[in-house]
Amino acid sequence: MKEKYLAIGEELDQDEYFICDYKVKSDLSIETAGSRIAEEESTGTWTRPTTLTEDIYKKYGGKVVMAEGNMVRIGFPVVDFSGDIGGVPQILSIIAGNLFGLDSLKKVRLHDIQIPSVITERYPGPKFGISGLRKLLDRPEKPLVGTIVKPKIGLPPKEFAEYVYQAGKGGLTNSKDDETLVDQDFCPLEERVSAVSEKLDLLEEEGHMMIHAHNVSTSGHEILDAADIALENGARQLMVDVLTVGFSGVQALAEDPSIDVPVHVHRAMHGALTKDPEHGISMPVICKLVRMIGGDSFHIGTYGTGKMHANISEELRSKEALIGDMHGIVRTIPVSSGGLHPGHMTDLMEKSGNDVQIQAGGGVSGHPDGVRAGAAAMIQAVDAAYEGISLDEYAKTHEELKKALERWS
Ligand code: RUB
Repeated sequence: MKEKYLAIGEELDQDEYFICDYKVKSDLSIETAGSRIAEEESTGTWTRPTTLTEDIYKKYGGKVVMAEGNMVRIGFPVVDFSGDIGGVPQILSIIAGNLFGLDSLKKVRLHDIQIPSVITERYPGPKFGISGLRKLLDRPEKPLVGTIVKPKIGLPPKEFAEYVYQAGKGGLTNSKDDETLVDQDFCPLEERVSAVSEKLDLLEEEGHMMIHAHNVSTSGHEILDAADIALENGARQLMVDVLTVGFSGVQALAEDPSIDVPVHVHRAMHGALTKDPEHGISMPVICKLVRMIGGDSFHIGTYGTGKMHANISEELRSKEALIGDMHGIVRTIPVSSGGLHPGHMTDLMEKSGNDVQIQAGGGVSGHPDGVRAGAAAMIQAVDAAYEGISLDEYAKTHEELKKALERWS
């Protein structure tokens, strides 16, 4: 049977097609492998249905326009994504659906996407984004610097809130729940938010603006109720995990008009999709979707400086996906987090630039003199890197940084 779905060399109109680049490993020729993906994800199946008319094929069929080496580019007509119901789940079912399970393909990685404006226009994008967060926190240029309350779980609300207060006194603008903490008996959401809000108000009275992202990741039908509990108790920011909850969870928070605080998006579980460079979905793809649906801040990694596995070129592409031009959508602030301490700041900021939210849990709470000193050391390290002064030089006149570097370098 002659391969359909091939249109090698055809120029695609970016307003008319959702364009996807896949990296493919297969015994098939790269053209045939691409054709299998386009077929499975648009008008076809494993055989030619007698019901597939030429008209249907032409209007709705995906097109393989490039097949070189191990890469294919496929354009899916925008009409395949039309209708009021479907959203990101429907987008993913096409661009990242059955194709991963096709037996004829050994591995496939969705490397990048270009979303047409006719689709991005359906979503509001971030309510705050980089400029909104900077304004809220009165931090116009330098990186936002934050912590994750540690231990990951176990602190009761009062001690939890005291941690946040001490971090604020040390100068941090941001803090957050860990991804594993939601509403456990030892630290219920309502009590935690209320205790933290009191401390954030106190910090504000004392002249320091800080926000804390409260984790409301839960079952779909409960997420808006959880957000309400947090907001009624003074939450200044919400947090949701895009992969354990799903994209629809982020959207539910970001699109709800009554939610007037920034939405921090975590990515726990992403390694299952992103770690194998030959298979799965790349982080830049997830970043574009999170930005489109309204995540104000999103974790992208630490460019190889911290504890988590890094694919540096992909992290640079993730940064661009969040802050580069995307049909005029508000920019999402990239979050670098995971095993960071003050000694990493120069190397990290060389890659991240200043439009980044840096978060350290152990790198704040593990400071020999406690959370406040650890927070101060992080701020000092970021100031040093921002001003182009070496950390060792800056530490000569900054005691907290000096002790942090002695502990971790
Ligand atoms: C941070 C931490 C976060 C990571 C997740 O704690 O564990 O959950 O940011 O990683 P610590 P990523 O600072 O003590 O390591 O941001 O790569 O998704």
